[in-house]
Amino acid sequence: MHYSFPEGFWWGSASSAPQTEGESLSHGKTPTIWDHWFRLQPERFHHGVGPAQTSTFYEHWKEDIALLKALNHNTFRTSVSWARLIPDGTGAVNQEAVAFYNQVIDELLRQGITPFINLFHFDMPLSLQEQGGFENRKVIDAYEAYARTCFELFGDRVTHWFTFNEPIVPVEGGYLYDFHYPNVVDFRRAATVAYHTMLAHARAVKAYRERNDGGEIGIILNLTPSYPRSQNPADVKAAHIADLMFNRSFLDPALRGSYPEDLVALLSQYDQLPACQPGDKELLAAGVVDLLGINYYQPRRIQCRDSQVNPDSPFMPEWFFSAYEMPGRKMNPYRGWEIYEKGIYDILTRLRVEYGNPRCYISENGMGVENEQRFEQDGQIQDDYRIAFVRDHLKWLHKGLSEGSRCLGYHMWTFIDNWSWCNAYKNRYGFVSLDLESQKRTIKKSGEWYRQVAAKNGFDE
Ligand code: BGP
Repeated sequence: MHYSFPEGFWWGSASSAPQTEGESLSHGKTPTIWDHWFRLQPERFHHGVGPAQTSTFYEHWKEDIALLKALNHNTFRTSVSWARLIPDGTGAVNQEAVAFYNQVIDELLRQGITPFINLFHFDMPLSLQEQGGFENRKVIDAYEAYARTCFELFGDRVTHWFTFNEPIVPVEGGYLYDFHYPNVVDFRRAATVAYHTMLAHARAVKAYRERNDGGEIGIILNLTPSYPRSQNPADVKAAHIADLMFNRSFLDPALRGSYPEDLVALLSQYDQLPACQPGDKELLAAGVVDLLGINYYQPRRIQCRDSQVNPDSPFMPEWFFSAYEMPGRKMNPYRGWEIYEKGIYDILTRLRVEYGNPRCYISENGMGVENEQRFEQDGQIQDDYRIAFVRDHLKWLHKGLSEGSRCLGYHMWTFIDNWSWCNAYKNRYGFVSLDLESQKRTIKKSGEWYRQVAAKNGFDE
């Protein structure tokens, strides 16, 4: 069968400044929470590898953009580093950073690759985290000023903007489950950070629209379909609550401009609601996006709790459900994540049926593999598993399109093996492999395959 995609479909990949730029504490850049946490606890990072060890896009940008072109990308997402552009978090702009991002944007455009620019990818400047990060409403002002600066500097050429990548991840990691700095475990503080993040998002959306630059602005959410273990009402209710907490907490404000009533009722019942101020409601309503980026890696399998919650334990989402290891599910054995290709279709269908069919695209999807060097033959990684992974997801995306979803493109995570938070280089995701020592780049078999798919705007199966 031939799978063809609509004309102008976006073929590309996604990356981020903190995971690729390198030069983490030089050229005017100040520390982010990652630089700081690595200094405090290097043992929390796989093999003690911190954010300074990357594919050094800061120096290799031209070579890397040539590789993107070789892979037939027509679009590419990266982010601006706030701590590089505005080293104190607010105030003076670092002109060296402006020159760097200008070069990158101009070179992408010269190569016929549309830049998608994200403003925040988990990389809170330390100076602002020291003021409470997004727990502090003042940081919303700082974020808005940063967003305005980016629009002002680059908005004449950048037409696709995103306010945040996976805004729930710093909330879960930093304030609930201890896998990001500041390693707090406190639901109400987490809810405050989540709420303020969406207020900041809405401020940036408003600021962008006021400019009338003619482009579009969105947000990138990691959506994890929540499937109940059974149709038993207790399991269904458990999956519904997981969905409210992990998907709809950001999806509803992004697409409907307000929070789901049952989520608000649940949090208020347990006294976990963040403090609101007059005008917040209207602001959130103004934050409805033009374009939704969907990061999809794996679903959530949910069952009702198998034991009673200790009422004295601190409030956690897991009061209401537990994870369920579905027998026979297909796994990525290297990363330990489930592979469920149909999830991509389920997300698109839900958006079409329940959310008015918004313009969207798959902004991340990918397969992390440990010790990938073992699949090297004649100097190239033979990653047939990754080809199968992408192909099978694309088939379900294609089905979504055939039923009317407005999915405009597919971006793979990621272009080149990159540094990834606490996992550092444990799991490799790229179409291009990176030798960290020599900085040599080599296109993997999957990269060659993707190059063809993009050129033909489809594939045969
Ligand atoms: C997404 C993030 C990316 C990247 C990816 C892979 O959640 O947006 O930044 O890290 O996940 O994750 P990991 O490297 O932990 O396997």
